[in-house]
Amino acid sequence: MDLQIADRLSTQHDHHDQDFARDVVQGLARQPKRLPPKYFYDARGSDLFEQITKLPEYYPTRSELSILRDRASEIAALIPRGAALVEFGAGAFTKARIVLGAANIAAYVPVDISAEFLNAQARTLRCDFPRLEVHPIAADFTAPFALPPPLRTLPKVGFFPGSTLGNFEPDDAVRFLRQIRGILGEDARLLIGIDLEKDEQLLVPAYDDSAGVTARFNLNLLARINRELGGDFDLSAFTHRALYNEARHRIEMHLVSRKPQTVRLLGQRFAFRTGESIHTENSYKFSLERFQAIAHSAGWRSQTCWTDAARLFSVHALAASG
Ligand code: AVI
Repeated sequence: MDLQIADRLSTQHDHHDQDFARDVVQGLARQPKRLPPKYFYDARGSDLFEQITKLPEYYPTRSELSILRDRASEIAALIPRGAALVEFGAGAFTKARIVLGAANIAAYVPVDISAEFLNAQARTLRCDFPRLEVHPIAADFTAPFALPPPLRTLPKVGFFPGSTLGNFEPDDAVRFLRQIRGILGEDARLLIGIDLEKDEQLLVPAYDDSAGVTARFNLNLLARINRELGGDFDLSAFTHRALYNEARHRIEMHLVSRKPQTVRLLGQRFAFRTGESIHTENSYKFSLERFQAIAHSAGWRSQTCWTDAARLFSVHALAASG
């Protein structure tokens, strides 16, 4: 490898490590303690999340896939011919493939942090859709990025499925929607999946499943800190907890200390009382109207939206407003 490139890659890597170390130390020093959910997704965490999407209790993936399949031709009708589809956090392209199969799309731009996985997926997609231009961008999709120059003249459609917007704090969600509008430009469209508010009896098991996969996903954050930052978390001394905070319309995930203990990492000590928690994730749930109001305040107007038969999940088609 070119030495300069190798140098730049290792510098980028160091930056990621430094951000992780800084965010963990700051988060554990806060009261109440917090860790950012974006750090769930190392290789093990991404694999556990894949398993979560297949759990009987985790309805969002199944429900969204059924909307995309059932409404594929209506969705395709809203996408301008020859458009570029830009997916934020593309993963395995499973949902994009439904849209790509139904609409007349000239180019697909999957944006995802994991370069290796992204490029492997892109190679398979090119075989399955030989006429589609595929331009993968390996980047943190929450940071601003520029579209490849050849695509700038095409009509742009953003794709942000999975209700990942629900993992942003409300102000950040508005900022991110505005940023997407800036990246895609005037006349852009956006297809976005949004999870709906529902009974606590359905919501909580989706985040606290009987097989314990979500618990392992949550605890893997501590394992990652041990591995990458030399922490000494005893995983058996923390319990996964999911609760619905109705007033704030969100599922909260916590890791609760089972006993008084002190954890060491990066030369610092963090004390825990029995029952003290690290708040690891919020997953906001929306009404159709509340989401549309948020989208509107970020420069998007609602064209239409679809829900599954049980009204568990929604997919919205938005257009950039003047
Ligand atoms: C990625 N995100 C939309 C998931 C969610 O439902 O909030 C993350 C997740 N956390 C626990 N289970 C799934």
